[in-house]
Amino acid sequence: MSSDINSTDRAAQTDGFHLVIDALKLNGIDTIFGLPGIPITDLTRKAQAAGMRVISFRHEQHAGNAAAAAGFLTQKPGICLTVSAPGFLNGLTALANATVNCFPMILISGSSEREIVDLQQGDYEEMDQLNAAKPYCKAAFRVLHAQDIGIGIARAIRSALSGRPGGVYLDLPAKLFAQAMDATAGKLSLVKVVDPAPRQIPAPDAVQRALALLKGAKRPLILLGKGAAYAQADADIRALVEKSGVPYLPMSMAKGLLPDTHVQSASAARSYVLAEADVVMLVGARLNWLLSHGKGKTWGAPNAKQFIQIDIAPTEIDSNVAIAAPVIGDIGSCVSALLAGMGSQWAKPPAEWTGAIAERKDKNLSKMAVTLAQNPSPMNFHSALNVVRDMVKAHPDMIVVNEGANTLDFTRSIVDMYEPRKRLDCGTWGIMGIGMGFAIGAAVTTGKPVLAIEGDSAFGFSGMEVETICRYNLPVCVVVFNNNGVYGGMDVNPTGGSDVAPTVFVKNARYDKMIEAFGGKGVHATTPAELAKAMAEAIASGRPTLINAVIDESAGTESGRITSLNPQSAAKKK
Ligand code: ADP
Ligand code: TZD
Repeated sequence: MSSDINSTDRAAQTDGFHLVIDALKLNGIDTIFGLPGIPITDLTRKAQAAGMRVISFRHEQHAGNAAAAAGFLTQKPGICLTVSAPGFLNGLTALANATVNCFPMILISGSSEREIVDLQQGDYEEMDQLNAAKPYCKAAFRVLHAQDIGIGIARAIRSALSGRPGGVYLDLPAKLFAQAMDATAGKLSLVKVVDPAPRQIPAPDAVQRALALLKGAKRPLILLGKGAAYAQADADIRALVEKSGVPYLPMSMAKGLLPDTHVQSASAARSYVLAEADVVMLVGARLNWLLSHGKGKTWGAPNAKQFIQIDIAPTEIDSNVAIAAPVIGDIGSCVSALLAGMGSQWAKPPAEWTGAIAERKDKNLSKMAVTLAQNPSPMNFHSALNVVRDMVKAHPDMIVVNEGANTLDFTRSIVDMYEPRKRLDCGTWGIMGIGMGFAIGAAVTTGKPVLAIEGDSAFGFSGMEVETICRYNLPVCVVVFNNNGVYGGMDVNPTGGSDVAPTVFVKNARYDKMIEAFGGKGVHATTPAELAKAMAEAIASGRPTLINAVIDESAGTESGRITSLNPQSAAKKK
C-alpha cells in the first residue's frame, strides 16, 4: 500500500534533468552534441531515452563546433553539453568561435557546488564558469532552481538567435539536476519561445538612401557574406543580384548563395573589382581583416569608394570606414525592401564596367584551367583540387568543410559551390580545429554527404573524432592534404640537431590508417585518378572514409595567402 503511494508521488514529480530535456524539446531542439561525465552523465542518458539525438564526442571543442555548425545551418541554436571546469573550457573555444562568427549556439555545462566554488574551498572540477564564459559570448546565465529551468533555457535561446546571432553560456550546477518538483508546476514553468528572431524591418528612408547610392554608381559591386547565407533569404538575394545586374563577390561561406559559375560572379576578377568599384553594397559581411578593413591598397584609390551596408547590428556600421548608406534590419526584410524599391525600370550597370570584369574573368579562368590540367607527381594543390572541383560539381548538395592554410585558400578559390550553406570553414578567426566538429554537425543536421578537405596540420586538431564519425556511421569523407607539416614539409632545423623543424611532421604519414582502427575505410591516394575514385566510392557508399592525399611537400607557401600578417624580424643581423 505505502509503496503504491510512493510511486504515485514519484509519478507526479519531475526533476532538473527532465525539465532541461522538456524545455529543449518544447523549443524544437532535438539534438545534443556533448561529452558525458559528472554531473551531466544522466542528462545525456535521459535525453536519449526521451528521443533526443545525443551525439557523444571525444573532446568537447568538437562537440561545440558541431553545435555551432548546426546553428548556422538551421537557425536554431546548436546545443553543446559538457562537464564542469576542464570540459567547460574545452567547449569554450567553440563557444567563442561561434560568437565571433555570428553562429547561434548554447554551451550548457554542469558546474560544481556554488557554496564551495565561491569560497574557493577546492571542489571537484571547481571553477567560476559563469564569469569565465562572459567575455567570450553574447550572454551567460545560471539557473539555481528547477522552477527556473524553463525561463533560463528560453533566455538562452532568445539571446542566441535574436539580433546578431551568437553563442550563449548556460551554467547548470550539479544540485539542480536532482531537484524534484511537482510535475504539473514543472510543466507550467516551461516556456516556448515565441518568435525568437523577430524580423527587423529597415527604415524606409535608409532603403531609399541605399537605392539612390546604388543607382548613381558607375562601377557597383555587391559583397555577400556569411550573414547573408545564414539569413536563408536565398531567393530574394538572388533576385536582388540578378535584377540589379550588379557584379557580386561571395565571401567564403557565402559561396553558393548563387552558383559560383553565375555570369555576375566577379570572383575570378576579385582584386580588380575591389580596387575599382565606386559603390560597394555589403550584405551580411563585416569590413574586418578578411576584407582588409575596407581600406588600403586592396580597395584602390583612397576615399574613392562609398559603402552601403546591410546588417542586423547597428554598431557594426562605421566600424572600420565611414558607411554612406547603412541599412539596419534582418537581411530577408532588407533585401525584400530593396527589391520592392527598385521597381521594374532598374537600369543595369554600365557595360563598360561589366565588360571589363568579364574580360578579366575570362583571362584568369583560362590561366587557371591550364594550371588545373597539369598532372605533376607528386600531386600539388591544383591537381588534387581539380578532381575535388569535379566531385562537388557532380554532387552540388554535398557539404564541403575546409580548413588549413594553403588547403583553405586553394580550395576556396578553385572549388565552385552551387548551393547556399554548403561550405563551412575556418571563418572569421581563421581557426584550425573546426574540421571534424563541423563535418559531424553538418552530417547529423542535414543527413547530406560531407566532404572535409583538410590540411594535415588542420586535421590533427580534431583527428580523433574520426572515431565519432565511424561510431555514428556518418556519410563523411575526409581528405587529408598531406604535405608533411604546417604549410609544407621543407623546413630544416638550422642547428643541424636531431629535432625536426617546428613546422615539420612525421614524413609520409599514413592518416588513412587512423580511420581503419575504427572500421572506416582508409585510402592512400597519390594521383588525381586515385583521389577521384576514392571520393566517388565514399560518396556513393556513404561510408566513413579517410583519404590520405599525398601532396608535394614544397607546394604550399608559408601562411598561405596571408603571408603579410606573419611578422618577420626587421633587425639586421651581424
Ligand atoms: P563574412 O566573414 O562572410 O564576411 P561576417 O561574419 O564578417 O561575414 O559578417 C556577418 C554579418 O552578418 C555580421 O555583421 C552579422 O551581424 C550579420 N548578420 C548575421 N545574420 C544576419 C541577419 N539575419 N540579418 C542581417 N544581418 C545578419
Ligand atoms: N592554432 C589554431 C587554433 N589556429 C590557427 N590558425 C593556428 C594554430 C595557426 N595555423 C594557421 O593559421 S594555418 C595552420 C596553423 C597551425 C596549419 C597549416 O597547415 P596545414 O595546411 O597542413 O593545415 P597547408 O595546406 O599545408 O598549408
